[in-house]
Amino acid sequence: MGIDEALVEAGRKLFAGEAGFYWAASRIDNLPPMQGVEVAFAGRSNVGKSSLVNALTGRKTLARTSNTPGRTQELNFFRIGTDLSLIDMPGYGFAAVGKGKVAAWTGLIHDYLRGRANLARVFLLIDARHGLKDTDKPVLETLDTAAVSYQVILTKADALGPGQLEARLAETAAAIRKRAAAFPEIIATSSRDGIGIAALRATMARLVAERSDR
Ligand SMILES: Nc1nc2c(ncn2[C@@H]2O[C@H](COP(=O)(O)OP(=O)(O)O)[C@@H](O)[C@H]2O)c(=O)[nH]1
Ligand SMILES: [Mg+2]
Repeated sequence: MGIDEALVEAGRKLFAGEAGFYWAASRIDNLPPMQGVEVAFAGRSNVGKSSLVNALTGRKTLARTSNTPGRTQELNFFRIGTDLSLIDMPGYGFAAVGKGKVAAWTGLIHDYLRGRANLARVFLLIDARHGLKDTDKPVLETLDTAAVSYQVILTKADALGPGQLEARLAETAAAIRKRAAAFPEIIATSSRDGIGIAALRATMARLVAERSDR
């Protein structure tokens, strides 16, 4: 087995066991105890965060069960086996959210990003149909300032033709090239037809392996 095949297999195994929602935090003094590696999913409302968490875990309703009204401004924690947690972050760029709520989102996110020692990477989800938008810029700034490793993940790749997808990948890579904390490789995914899910699981398996090597 080559290294990539081995990682894909490690990723499959990582997500083959138990998965479940275990914590919601709306304030920084209310985070769960640290265990294993954390990876967080950020992105605009409707970009496909919850769908991606469900596709990764192979469970259709996992993320939605925590998505009851009033919980949408919280960090939602999902346990993947014993070594990994996925954090579904509050969406941004939703017009109906007032300025006070946006500030609260920013405060919670800033505190979490800066202070979480076992946060290995933030996956910044971008809708493949639209690409990076102005509403994503403050988040890119926040991530660069916090100096937390982040990686752009295109969602809804099924909605584009192969040529369009290649163009979107190239354009997005060029846009983040000069950003300090951005991981250069972008993964195109689709929760609908499974594109990129194995690659994203493999990426997380590598993060878990890197942490346990230390
Ligand atoms: N075509 C397509 N639509 C998707 C995909 N993932 C999510 N969606 C749709 O996008 C909308 C928002 O998804 P959701 O996961 O709730 O987004 P969230 O607000 O970021 O959690 C829903 O209508 C989904 O059906 C995908 O991979 N392909
Ligand atoms: Mg959601």
